[in-house]
Amino acid sequence: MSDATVLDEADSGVAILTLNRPDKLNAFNESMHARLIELIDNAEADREINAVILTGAGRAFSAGQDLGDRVMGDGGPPDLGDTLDRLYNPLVRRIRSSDLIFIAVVNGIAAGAAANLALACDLVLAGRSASFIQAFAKIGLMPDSGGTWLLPRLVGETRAKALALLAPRVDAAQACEWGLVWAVHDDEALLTEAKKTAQSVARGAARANANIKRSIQAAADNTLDEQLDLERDCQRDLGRTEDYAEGVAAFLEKRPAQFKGR
Ligand code: LHQ
Repeated sequence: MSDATVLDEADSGVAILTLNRPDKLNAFNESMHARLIELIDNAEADREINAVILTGAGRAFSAGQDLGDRVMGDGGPPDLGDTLDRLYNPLVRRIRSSDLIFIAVVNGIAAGAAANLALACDLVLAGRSASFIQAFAKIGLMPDSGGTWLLPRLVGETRAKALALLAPRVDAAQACEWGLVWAVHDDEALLTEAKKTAQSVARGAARANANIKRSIQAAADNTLDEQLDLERDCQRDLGRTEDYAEGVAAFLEKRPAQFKGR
């Protein structure tokens, strides 16, 4: 029987991966991790796919780690470092290092590690009733899955510390105002709008998109000089692509460009 912990479909260059344990608010267990990595592998191997939507079934995006799962310890104290090493950290690294553009479509609550997985994506879209909670402190933990790195960069140290220490539920409007989210849509329209956004990304020049992603991420650790050099190198490569030639030709001929990812 196939693993239904994550559903997948593909539409116009976009893979749509839906976390699917709605009775547990799509909390992550080991099978869900394994299936998600497998589906990301498939999306990367598929030359038609340029963008990945990550969303949740039912009323949540995901409640983070399944607190009833055995990795949380079945007797003695668990090795949560091992859980991060084996499951969450590879997933965050995968999202950040992939040439595909990841779009988190946060359809309800995103709690704990799941909030940070959403924030690690390249674009974050939210439904009006969605919310984010760094739930860790409530169970005696600290943010993981990149949270302590992402949050201060996204919202500044003051808000990052308050989000981690007080674990408030941040609604979509607030998350958007603080720059955690790119756009908020009515709940009923969220997936349709997200598909439009994802398809627009997928129609773009894939190599330019991958370079944009990589360069903006690199900026967090680079000096201006290093970043100027990186931009020069990337732009030199992009200037030699068929997509650049097509983009300029399409502009001059006043028609939409047809990019091929070459
Ligand atoms: C759940 C969960 C859940 C299992 C709701 N697990 N069943 C940790 C350790 C190891 C290494 C890696 O890193 C991590 C990272 C983490 O992610 S730690 C943070 C884990 N997540 C949380 O602490 C959030 C726990 N959940 C909640 O606080 C609430 O459920 C939220 C605020 C998400 C939603 O509240 P409600 O809308 O009131 O829903 P609910 O609490 O009634 O939940 C509905 C069902 O889902 C319920 O099951 P039941 O059988 O009673 O209907 C919950 O038990 C289940 N569920 N979260 N993480």
